[in-house]
Amino acid sequence: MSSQTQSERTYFMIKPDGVTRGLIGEIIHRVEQRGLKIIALQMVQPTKAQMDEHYPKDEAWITRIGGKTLSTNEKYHIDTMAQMGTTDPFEIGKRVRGWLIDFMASAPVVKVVVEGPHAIEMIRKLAGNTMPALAEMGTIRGDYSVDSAATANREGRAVQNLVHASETPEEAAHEISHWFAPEDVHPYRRTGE
Ligand code: IDP
Ligand code: MG
Repeated sequence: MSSQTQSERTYFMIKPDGVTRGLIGEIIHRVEQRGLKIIALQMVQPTKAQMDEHYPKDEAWITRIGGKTLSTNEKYHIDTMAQMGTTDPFEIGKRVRGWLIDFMASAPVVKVVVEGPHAIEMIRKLAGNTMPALAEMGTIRGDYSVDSAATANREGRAVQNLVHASETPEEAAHEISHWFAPEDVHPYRRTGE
């Protein structure tokens, strides 16, 4: 791994909707096709406690999620106060985090560690924008997901968008060590490397 090529590791997960819709192969295929290297792979039925440890607990992250929900509601003229009893982004963020944990523990998921140049950024790009309506064609979310944040917020559930992908080196490091023992990560050389 040379610093010149910026080789790094990231973590992604095929969420319950990706698994139950039969998209495991399609999603994995896109990662391999890009030339990124899968170095750990397993299906698991997560517990809520495992999901709670997976997602950040800091106030900044929770407030960011709540803020996104507030702006979605504003855009679609949803009365946040009537629906959630608060307009505080931190309180709303905690609520959305809870929806997310329930969703992620609702069916098996596939957890994956990927290695390659700029792996974090590349997997985020392959995944596409968080919100299906904003995800470009050619991305996993843009090609296969159709859920609406407005509907999800109204129904009190997480947006179904097929994949999770680490956003920062800190998230990646935390998630890889949370989901995989070091001996279950298998570095190797891809042909042509
Ligand atoms: P990401 O998955 O693209 O990294 P984040 O903002 O980190 O997006 O949000 C984590 C997950 O929380 C999203 O993938 C989505 O499933 C869910 N989510 C985010 N914002 C909302 C919302 O406003 N309502 C419902 N679910 C949301
Ligand atoms: Mg995220």
